Parts: sequence; structure tokens; C-alpha cells
Amino acid sequence: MAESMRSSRGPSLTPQLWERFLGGERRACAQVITKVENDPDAVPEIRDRLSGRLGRAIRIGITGPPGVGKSTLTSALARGLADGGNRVGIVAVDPSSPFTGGAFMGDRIRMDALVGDDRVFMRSLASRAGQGGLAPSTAGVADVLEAFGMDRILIETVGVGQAELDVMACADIVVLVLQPSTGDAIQSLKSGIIEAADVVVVNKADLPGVEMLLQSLRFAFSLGAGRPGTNATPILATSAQASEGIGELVAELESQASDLVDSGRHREMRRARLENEIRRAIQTHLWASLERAVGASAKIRRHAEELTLSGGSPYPFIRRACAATQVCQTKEEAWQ
Ligand SMILES: Nc1nc2c(ncn2[C@@H]2O[C@H](COP(=O)(O)OP(=O)(O)OP(=O)(O)O)[C@@H](O)[C@H]2O)c(=O)[nH]1
Ligand SMILES: [Mg+2]
Repeated sequence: MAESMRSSRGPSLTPQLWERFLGGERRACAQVITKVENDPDAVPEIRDRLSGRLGRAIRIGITGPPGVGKSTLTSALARGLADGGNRVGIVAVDPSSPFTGGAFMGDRIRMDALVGDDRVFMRSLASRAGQGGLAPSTAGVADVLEAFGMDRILIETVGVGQAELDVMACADIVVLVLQPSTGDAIQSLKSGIIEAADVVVVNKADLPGVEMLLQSLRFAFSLGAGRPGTNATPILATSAQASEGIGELVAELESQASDLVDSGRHREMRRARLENEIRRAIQTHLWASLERAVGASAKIRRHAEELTLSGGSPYPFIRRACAATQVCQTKEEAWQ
């Protein structure tokens, strides 16, 4: 394996750790997740270890503007899904570092109800700069949780505008959470996240303004605001704090989960994600080789500076660079 795909930080995961992981020890699962979060170079080795244990779990993204009750709802939903016989993993992506407190502590407190519940495994990840609503390791952590035996994986994302769309890339079902009496619902309609939603939840249904928001949402959907080419997007009301409406939401999600599996769409989404993962990993690797071999970034920057002054075409440089770049050696048999 190439140098850049090997673990460089800290020791590899020991056979004993994997034994404990496969034996269902929660602390071992937490350790593997920590490795995935902190050491991207260790991911290929970890992924190899998870072989044959992925492909069955349903991943549910929970997204929406800040403060609408995503964590409270995720916690209630986890209990509801677990009561239905599922083992549930939760990945909560937090905007602040675990060391600076902030919303991290909030999530901790709101998900406290889950502590000691063996059917649920919760993990907070810090979202790193420039990564929008998802931490870079979100998909990898979900893989670990699935291999650990989770049937449903809830992924709560930081509700930050456009980045909410990132959740689609790693979720099979997207739940958009809104609350009454704020302008956020209109914002969501504008940002396009509504098109990504498989279920819309109006949370805090105990507050005034619920009926009005439900009506405007139904109206927007009747005008075609939802996901193109699908049946009407369900709109449900919950009061997560009081666990009201959770049964209906669980039933809707379980019904969508069965449809995904029965129709083959779940397998198709998984194939598309794998294709992306492979392509991205190869691109990253090729780029790293180019950086090591010729310092590609710096050369490109310098060339762009020259072109800005000269007004020339970038293609002579591109042609030369492509012709000189024999890193992939395009041997068909190597790709079998
Ligand atoms: N009235 C009411 N308050 C709720 C309900 N659900 C959650 N809350 C409150 O809303 C506040 C925010 O809840 P969170 O679950 O942290 O919301 P969030 O969307 O995860 O917040 P961020 O992750 O910071 O974006 C907390 O004070 C909750 O107690 C509800 O159904 N009704
Ligand atoms: Mg939260």
C-alpha cells in the first residue's frame, strides 16, 4: 500500500482491540471511532477490517436550523426506534470542539436520557473548519457503528444553511426539522433543503403558530416544493420534549426504510456512495503523489500568476503536466 494510505499517527489498532470490537464491547467501539475521527490515514486499514459487515443499516439524517430541537428529537427517536427492536447509533455533529464546550455540552445534556441504554450508542463529533454541517469523518464513523451492529444510524447535523445539503451524501433518509414562529421555515424553502427532505417535522408543536406553519408547508408542497418526482413529502408535528408525535415519526421512517430496501433503492444509494468513495480516495492519492513528486500546488499557483499577467491560455501547461504525469500508468489489468 502506498505511503500516504498508511497510518502515520499513533499505533495501529491491535488484534485485541478488534476482538473486543467484534465481541460487542462498547469501549472498543468508542476507541475505533476515535481513531477514525483523529487519524484519516488509519481509515483504509479500519475499513478493511469492517469488510462484510456493512450494507444493511439505514442511515437517517436529521437536519434543520439551529435550536429547533434536533438533538431532543434525535434522542426521542432513538428510543422509539430501539423500542421497535432496533439497535441505534447516533452521530451528532457539533459546531464547537469538545474542549470549548458550547453546544457540545448541550447535546450531551439533551441526550442524557440515553445514557445507560445498551440499545443506543451515541457519539458527538466536532465539525472542523470548512466542512459545513458535517465532520469529515461522519461517514466513516457511521460505518464503524454499522459494523458494530447498529440497524439504524441517526446523523444529526449542525443546521447551517447550504451545508445541510451535505447530509444527503451520507443519509438514506433525510428528516428536515423546523419549528413554528421563526422565519427559518421560509429560509429552508429558499435554500433548497426542502427538496432534499424525505420527511418534514414541525417540532415544538406545543408552541403557538404550529397550525399556520403546517398549512404553509402543505401549501408549498402542493405547489411542488418537495423532492421532484416523488409522492407527497410527509409533514409531521412533534413535541420532542414531551415525546409527542414520536410514534408516528418512527412509523413513517420504518415504512420508508422498508420501501428503500424492497425497491432496491437502498442498494443503489450504497453503490453510488461507494463509487464516490473510491473515486475520491484515488483522486486524493493521485494528488498527494503529485505534490510529493513535483510540488504541484505551488507550481500551479505560480503558473496561474504568470497567466494572470500575460493573459495566456492555461492549456499548454495543462497538456505538459498531463503528458508528464505517468503516475497512474493506465495499465488495464491493474484495475481488474
Ligand atoms: N417547547 C419546546 N421546546 C423544545 C422541544 N424540543 C426541544 N426543545 C428545546 O429547544 C431547545 C433546543 O433544543 P436542541 O435539541 O438542542 O436543538 P438543536 O436543533 O439540536 O440545537 P443545535 O444543535 O444547537 O442546532 C432546548 O432548550 C430544548 O429543550 C419541544 O418539543 N418543545
Ligand atoms: Mg443539537
